[in-house]
Amino acid sequence: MEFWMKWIGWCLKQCERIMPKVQLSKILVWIPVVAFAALIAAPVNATDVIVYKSPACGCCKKWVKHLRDNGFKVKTFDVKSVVPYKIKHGVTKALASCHTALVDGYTIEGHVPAVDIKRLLEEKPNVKGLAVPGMPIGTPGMEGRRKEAYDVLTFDASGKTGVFSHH
Ligand SMILES: [Cu+2]
Repeated sequence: MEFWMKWIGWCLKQCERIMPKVQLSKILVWIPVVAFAALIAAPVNATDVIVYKSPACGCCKKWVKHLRDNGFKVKTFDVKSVVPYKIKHGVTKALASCHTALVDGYTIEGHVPAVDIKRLLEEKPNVKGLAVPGMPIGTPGMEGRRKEAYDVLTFDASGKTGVFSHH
């Protein structure tokens, strides 16, 4: 908050330098109007997916494409280390994969297929999220010559897991 007050103060000073006071008061009236309009114009959808990944991760990019191809709006953040995001969002070492994503209050760890995320958002089970631990070949974004069988797991805050689906 303090930062924003300083920032607004600095902006006003810059404005005063180039504009007479009368115009400045007009601008002050418009600031909340524009800010409010921006809020309505860009609502954050509950089903928007936020992805934390390493900029070097190729399969992460492919998984993001898979989500977009299946109708998800995705916002990606390239981070130096994804580990703090895993810890913060309840992903244990046993569940860990390459990228960590958030959607509608759930954590999505690894190459979880879009169809499972859609089912999660429909059924809204009382879990922390879904995970495909490791990086099985044949998962969305990890397509290869062969396809390994894999489970999509649910996990709760204590790390307890269950099988959500089998592919
Ligand atoms: Cu991966």
